[in-house]
Amino acid sequence: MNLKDKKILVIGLAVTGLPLVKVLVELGGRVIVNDLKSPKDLAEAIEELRDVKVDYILERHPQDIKELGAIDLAVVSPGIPLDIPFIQKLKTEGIEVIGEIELSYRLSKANIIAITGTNGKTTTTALTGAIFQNTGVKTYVVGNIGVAAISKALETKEGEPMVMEVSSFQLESIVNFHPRVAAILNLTPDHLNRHKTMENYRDAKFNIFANQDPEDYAIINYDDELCRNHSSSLKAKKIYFSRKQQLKEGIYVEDDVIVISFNNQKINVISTDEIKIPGNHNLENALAATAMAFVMGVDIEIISKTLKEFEGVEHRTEYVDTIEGVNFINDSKGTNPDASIKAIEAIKEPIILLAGGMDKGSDFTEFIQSFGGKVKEMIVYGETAEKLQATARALGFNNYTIVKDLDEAVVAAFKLAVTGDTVLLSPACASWDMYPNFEERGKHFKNIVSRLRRS
Ligand code: UMA
Repeated sequence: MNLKDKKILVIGLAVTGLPLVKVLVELGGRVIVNDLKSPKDLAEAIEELRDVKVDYILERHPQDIKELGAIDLAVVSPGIPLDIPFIQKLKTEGIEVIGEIELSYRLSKANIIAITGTNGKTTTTALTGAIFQNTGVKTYVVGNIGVAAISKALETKEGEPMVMEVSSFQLESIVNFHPRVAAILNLTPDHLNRHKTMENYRDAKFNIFANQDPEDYAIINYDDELCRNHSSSLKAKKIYFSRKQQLKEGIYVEDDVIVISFNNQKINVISTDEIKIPGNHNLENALAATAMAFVMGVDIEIISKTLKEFEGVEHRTEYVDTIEGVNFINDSKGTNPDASIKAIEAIKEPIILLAGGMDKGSDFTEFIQSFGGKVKEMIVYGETAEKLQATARALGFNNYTIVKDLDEAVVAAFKLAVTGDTVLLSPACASWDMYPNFEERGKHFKNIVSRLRRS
């Protein structure tokens, strides 16, 4: 892909935009950066780009795209909705608008192993990455997990594995993106404020398979009806995994052992109680990772060794501390109801649950129903506090408290807790009403807990 002297518009200057600008400039592109934030808010990024020739349009998206001059290509960050007037105008003028994972695909030489789904994708990406790393091959672990794929794209050599977590936002703006292996873990409502309907959300997710051909692999959760039913027309070789059913061909659990059944061969991988990361949802993640590594030819011993050793990811049911017999667990990555339901399932009761955050248009009925006697108190804060409270009340769950923020929530939880209780931060909501991202929210929670210990 020749970008020399091409005029390229980069929209968004954060985790994605910053390495994106550097790569484009390195390839000889003439870059204009556009972001809604002010120069003050972007000072750190601008400072990092001080030696790079870039033009900026900040604090607004241009009303009139003539202001940009003749643009050859626009590359958007995942958080930019594609239906805003500015993006629509660019498209109407015939300017190619692509996402950063599309550009990464075009520029990299790696074999892309892409993972999507509503929940479990970060854990599965990290686990799959760890399996490939344990083979001794140079492996890139990138994408929605927090490392923009573009930051590694130019480093890759022919055939090296690039394990990529991809979100529905990223998949909305692909064109030719073509993973060698693509997996979908599950589908439950999320990000409906952006996608509007579940069908749009599903279609964005299924874009992961759009450019695959019969030599590629599509890894699909057989237990998830929506994923299974929607997979019939895929062109790639379909490999199903199931936690609940023994499949004729695929990866599944039989007598508490992960089994691979493929080409009339049956291989035992590992006994499920040897897998380090706990819970049924993590068993599904392990099945998916096993499937991806297997089709890429990784030795079974390396897969099982990694499953025995892999400890999980930060902010996902992460143990923080035990103070006066009260356990603190950080599940800040629980950014939608279904993710938090899985955390509640995986953690032993009694739970004091801290929830709330930005309103993504989620319905909290199933979330509250999942408490099933395990949650003794729910402490809510943030934009969704009232909605959570109203749903709880309507369902007859009256043990809730509304507080101002996470600091107050932790203090209130500790006051209520007795020895043996678990204080679980699993917000079921995005963090963006109060934090730049879920990582900052999780770190803040851990800081409050460590302050509590010191006091
Ligand atoms: N911006 C605009 N106009 C807009 C919206 C945003 O100019 O209309 C600007 C903001 O002012 C900001 C920049 O765009 O400066 C932010 O871009 P971004 O929202 O795409 O965020 P990045 O920091 O580039 O991080 C993105 C992903 N964020 C989102 O999808 C919201 C990160 O996923 C990802 O790790 C990173 O790229 C690297 O690939 C985070 C996430 O929350 C973890 N993802 C969602 C999720 O997992 O549920 C999808």
